[in-house]
Amino acid sequence: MTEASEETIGLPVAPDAVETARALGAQAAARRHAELVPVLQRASELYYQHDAPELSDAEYDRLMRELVALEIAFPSLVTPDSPTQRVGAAPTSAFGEVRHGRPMLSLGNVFDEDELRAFDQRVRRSLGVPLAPDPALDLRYVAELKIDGLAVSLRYERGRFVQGATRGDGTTGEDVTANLRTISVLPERLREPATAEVRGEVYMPKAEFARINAEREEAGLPTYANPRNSGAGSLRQQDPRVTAQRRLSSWTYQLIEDGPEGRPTVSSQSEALARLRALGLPVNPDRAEGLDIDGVCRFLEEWRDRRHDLPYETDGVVVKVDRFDQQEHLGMVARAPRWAIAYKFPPEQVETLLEDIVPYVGRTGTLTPVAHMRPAKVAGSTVARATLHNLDEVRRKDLRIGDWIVLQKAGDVIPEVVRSLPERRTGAEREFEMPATCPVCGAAIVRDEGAVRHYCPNPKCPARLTQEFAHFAGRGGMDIEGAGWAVLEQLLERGLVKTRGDFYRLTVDDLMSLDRFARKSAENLTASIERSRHRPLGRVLNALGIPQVGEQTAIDLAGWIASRWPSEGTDPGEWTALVARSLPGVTAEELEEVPGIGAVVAASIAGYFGAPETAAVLLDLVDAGVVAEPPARRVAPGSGAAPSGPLAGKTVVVTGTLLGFGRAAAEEAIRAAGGHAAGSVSRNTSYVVAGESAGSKLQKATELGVTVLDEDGFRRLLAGEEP
Ligand code: 3B8
Repeated sequence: MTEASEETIGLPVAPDAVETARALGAQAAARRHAELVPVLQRASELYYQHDAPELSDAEYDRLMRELVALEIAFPSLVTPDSPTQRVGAAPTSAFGEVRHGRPMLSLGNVFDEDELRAFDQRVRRSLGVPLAPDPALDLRYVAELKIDGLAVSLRYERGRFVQGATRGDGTTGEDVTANLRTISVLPERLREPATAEVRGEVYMPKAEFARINAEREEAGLPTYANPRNSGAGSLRQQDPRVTAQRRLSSWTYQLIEDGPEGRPTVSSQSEALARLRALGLPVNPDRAEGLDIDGVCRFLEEWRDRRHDLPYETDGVVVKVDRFDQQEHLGMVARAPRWAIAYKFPPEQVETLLEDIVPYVGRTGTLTPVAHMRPAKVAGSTVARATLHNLDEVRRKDLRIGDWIVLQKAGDVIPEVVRSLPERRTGAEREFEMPATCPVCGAAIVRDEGAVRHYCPNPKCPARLTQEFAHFAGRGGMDIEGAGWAVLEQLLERGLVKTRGDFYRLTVDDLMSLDRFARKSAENLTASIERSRHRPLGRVLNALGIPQVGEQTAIDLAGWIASRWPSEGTDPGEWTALVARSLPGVTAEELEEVPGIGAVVAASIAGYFGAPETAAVLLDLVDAGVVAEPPARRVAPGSGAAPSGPLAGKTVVVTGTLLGFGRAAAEEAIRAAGGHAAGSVSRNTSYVVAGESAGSKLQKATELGVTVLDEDGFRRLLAGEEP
């Protein structure tokens, strides 16, 4: 491409921006162009390949528009490798390559209603649609929420999912088939044996993003900036088991399918969405069809605030011309289709006062500077605190105590200080310094050579102990109701709790010695401590606070322990002792066998259980009578603790392919209904659920006279109906 214009680049550029560029003169324009190119190249590389952007979207777009304006003013500046000429980044080498049948384009952006109406004008002009409606030339839009995720392309052949790829540079993407198979909402099988390419967005729900970041923060790993990066990072994992642990989801929005005689099966976007739905693919219900441009604007208005209530992140609205014949007429330009545009919501940022920066000592001793701000409302909630991660970050953002700052929510979830506003300084602001000694125990603070983290090295630092014990008693751990922060601090201060086991040795009299504890509240707390004595093994493991181990890993570890020592699962009381006895001898290599556990985590777990302090912790818990319950629900007749639910006491085997469930989801559903999901058919099997291409297990069930259900029957069974 030799000539750049708004049309060829697909980004709207204000005419005066082109004028401004022209006024620079050829030499100054070339210098500015040379400045912008590496900045934008680096930004897009970081964005697409490393999932860690440095520029905000708005900043990126502003610079990109400036570059476009320069290239329109001086077309000789356009080179094939200019950032204006590329859709994304070339795929990194770790995955196989997939060439897209049709290029995967990206969308041009608009940032306000005027720009959106200008898009509508361009569309009308090109289609010859007058403003007064003419039914024959009717122009209707579909408005979809723009998912801030990772664009993917899925290939189905005769109804089966065969290959999936990322967008990559638009022509060639990365083969992420194995990782996409772990996403439960994306079916392995369509409801019809259709051959089609389906495009959509894979995303990480906000709650999952928060969970993973909390785990990473705790483990001392860098946190993800937002769900998009976190989702992209998860989908591009080398190990699909890691992807499977991150509960990703997806909405699909594009269908490329040839029906009988090569004719397309649908003729508009609204029909395509209905067809995707009918094939069993996930389609976002929050959309609007049959709109004119006023209707589109009402849709934007409606979602500007409501989007914060959604469980996933949306950063705008995609507006599409509905009819495919009109789309075809409009065509595309090098970078983007001319029949669709992305409207971006204004980012929710507020300005507030940074009243103080306070270092907090965490569970692992890390000192984290935390911003204390004048409370401000942002993206749907009031925020007064935000982590500043570490001293380097405070310096990089040039934050001083007393500064006015810009605050936003990263990925709509986590409060984040974006930058300071130096122009509002009065001179009374102060630099923040890390303390030389621990604010809690007074030990000298350490910063390892080359590391960003400052930490208190004292393993007995009360701040560390309080947090460790808070984690132990907290919701992901033993879940002792009523053992809040204030209570914990007192228990530690008064020496009533020195070890984790001590919780289980507390008496009503002990508790009555605490501030504001009458007999009744003391009795309530001992009762809730007593209730917490029995917890699933995964929860007990999580409660220990093993470095690098979060809730999910603890559950995986528990599953592995149960399969490794299956015969010892009869008496729940023994499980705590089993862990104390057996885990210290387990090696990192053995732990790497556990699905979902990689080398780093395995080494951390082995290191933890190998440490002499750990032995003391575990023996203390055994002594205190903590009862870890085995993970797989065994339905032991007469055990008195039979699970409830429509499948209580039933053993169910799933065989063949189910259309509406992945294998893991079907087994999860069985367990959730109180049943036992088994792998092989025997006389004890209550039901066999047979999907497509069921084989020997189905045969065996028929031989043994076990009741066989189809998928519908299975659904009815889960719903509590008699088969
Ligand atoms: C054409 C149509 C790109 C997209 C598109 O939720 C094209 O439709 C695209 F070249 O990227 N993020 C959506 C979303 C993204 C796109 C889209 N529709 N809903 C999204």
